[in-house]
Amino acid sequence: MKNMPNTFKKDVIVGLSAKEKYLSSKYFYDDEGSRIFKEIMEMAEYYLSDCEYEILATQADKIFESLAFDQPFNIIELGAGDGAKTFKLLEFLLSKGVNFDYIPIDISQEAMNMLSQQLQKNLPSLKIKPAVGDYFEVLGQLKKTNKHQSLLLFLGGNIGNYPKEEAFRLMDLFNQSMKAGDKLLMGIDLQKNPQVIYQAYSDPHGITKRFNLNLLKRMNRELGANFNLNEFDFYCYYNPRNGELLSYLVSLSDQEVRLANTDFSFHFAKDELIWTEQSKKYSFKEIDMLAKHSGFEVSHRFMDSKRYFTDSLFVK
Ligand code: AVI
Repeated sequence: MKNMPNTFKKDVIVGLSAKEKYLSSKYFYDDEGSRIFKEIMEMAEYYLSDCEYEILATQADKIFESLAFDQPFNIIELGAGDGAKTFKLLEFLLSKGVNFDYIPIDISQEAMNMLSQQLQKNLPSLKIKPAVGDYFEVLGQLKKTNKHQSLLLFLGGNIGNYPKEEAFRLMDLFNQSMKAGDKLLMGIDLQKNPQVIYQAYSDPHGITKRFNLNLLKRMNRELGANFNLNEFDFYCYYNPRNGELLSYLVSLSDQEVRLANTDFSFHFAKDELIWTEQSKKYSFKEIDMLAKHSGFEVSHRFMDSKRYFTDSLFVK
């Protein structure tokens, strides 16, 4: 997701001035970051994508049944990306002659144009109504103007990147943007053998490291910073007691980094950390708590054959 450069600069200054330095993982996704994330999704170690693909490809019929919607209805996808995950679900519904509109929402016009072109080519009978803008502005508008029932899709395990309070806030916002009877299908990564989780992030190919270092590159590109990428390493660890996989950049030397055209410079001690991301793995109990806290109930849990990942249906 692209953000305004000023907000980016402000957030960088706040995060790097903190006693324990941090940067928000939402800034990973500039064009280069999005390309690297695609490489991550293709790695064998990054099981999340395969698991969710399996769920949507093999259980589309059960997912559709669980909705019990009148037709026509809407499928509204938040952060659709290249639509690869959703494709199987859409294809199944069209093959059964189900009457629905597909409304992908993304902040990037370019992403929406590419997705629309792809889908028009591969699923010509799909009624696609892409919306560009902030999720909640678009959802608010749809709630006011569209009388049909809606299924919201928030896939990929993205909820795991929101620290607890932010996850609660996001779920509250989803709830407020939904009409009574609307449903939310959310992809959530589950707690499992810690080795499996650890290997998905501390990958042997160095792609996740490159993904994190791109954040420094982005600051160099967009904010005129002078990070030396060779002077930073990547570190992550998984705590199986709380399900948190935390990612960091590590300064390899005592160094100073400047931001061009500002009075700001930041000192990094050797071995000092910048926290870049949380990828929380949930237990079923925590998923139920998340639902209850924001006025939802989990009505169905769809799982892959390894039981690593769930697409869970939240009912308002
Ligand atoms: C987008 N999100 C769910 C990914 C995750 O697994 O937390 C981002 C990611 N970070 C490192 N690898 C993938």
